Amino acid sequence: MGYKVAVAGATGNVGREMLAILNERGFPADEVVALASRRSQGTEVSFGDKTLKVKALDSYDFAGTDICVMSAGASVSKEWAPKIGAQGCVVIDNSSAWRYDQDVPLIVPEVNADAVSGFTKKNIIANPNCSTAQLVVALKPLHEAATIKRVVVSTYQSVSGAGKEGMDELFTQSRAVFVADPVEVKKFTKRIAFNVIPHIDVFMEDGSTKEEWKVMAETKKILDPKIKVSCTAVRVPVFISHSEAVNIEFEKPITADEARDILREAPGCLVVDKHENGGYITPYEAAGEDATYISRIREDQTVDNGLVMWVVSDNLRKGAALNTVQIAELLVNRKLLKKQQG
Ligand code: 11C
Repeated sequence: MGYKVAVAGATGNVGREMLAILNERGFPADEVVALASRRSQGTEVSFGDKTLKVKALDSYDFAGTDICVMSAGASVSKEWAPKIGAQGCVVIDNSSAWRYDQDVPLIVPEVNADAVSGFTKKNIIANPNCSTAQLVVALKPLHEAATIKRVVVSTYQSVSGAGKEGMDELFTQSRAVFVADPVEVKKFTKRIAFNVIPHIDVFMEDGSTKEEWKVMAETKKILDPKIKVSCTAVRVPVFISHSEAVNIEFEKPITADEARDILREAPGCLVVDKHENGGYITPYEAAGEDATYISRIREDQTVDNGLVMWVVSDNLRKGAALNTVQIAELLVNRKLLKKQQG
């Protein structure tokens, strides 16, 4: 007997991807329900070869629903996740609302699967920020091998991280540039077409942005609180996939060849690293794929035990929807879900 699964935020970029991935991976669901705000009630979304009519989240009765995968934004999640969890339905939430709560596990299955069992306090599990997910997938096997002391990461984040409005803005501005129309700035703080913007999310007191803080705080929670992380997060005119240039300082020596071999065997990682023209992955190629791609692995000559690498992944998949579905699979595989009576 399968589970009853609700997808909350089903009309958004990530919600649609969650539906696609649940179907693609044959998640053991008897019934899948699409939920969104009242405004989207009645909208149709695809689930494999079926079409689901979106129901309103605020009038849906969660009794009998086993899992709710949610990507509806932090304020909706703050309000709804505890109510849904209290009804016995496990919430796997893609927003930042619960990530830093010590009673909520923050999970990337390839990295800290064992921590998932802590979900029972609130019936909520958090999914990390997209730029963190791909980073920790690549760091974990190297940390096991040589113990990471410090990471300096510069991100090159696609506009889909800012939702459909971000994608529309890149498209509209690019077209405006080509036809010599005025370029309108709405979603981002400056023009994104043919430009890059060193600012994602709000500013913090110390001059860093919330996105940069998230990468630091989440890496510590998922991987190891002892690792020091410095991040500069940059929006780039790419539709899908985030890229990261990552400098790592280790306690123990590790060569680029050793790192390449370790990463080749690591879950979720795919090494594409030929020292020739095109022998690396770009965001365009990673879009629609599940792997965290690692290229340009080399020794950093400026520090002891240092490596540099280039990490790329589809931010809507591993960075969001895929990781959420993998967490749901983890609950099923470890028999941690109690079937609800509807
Ligand atoms: C971006 N990483 O690219 C953000 C989107 O905390 O889940 C995801 C924000 C989050 O704008």
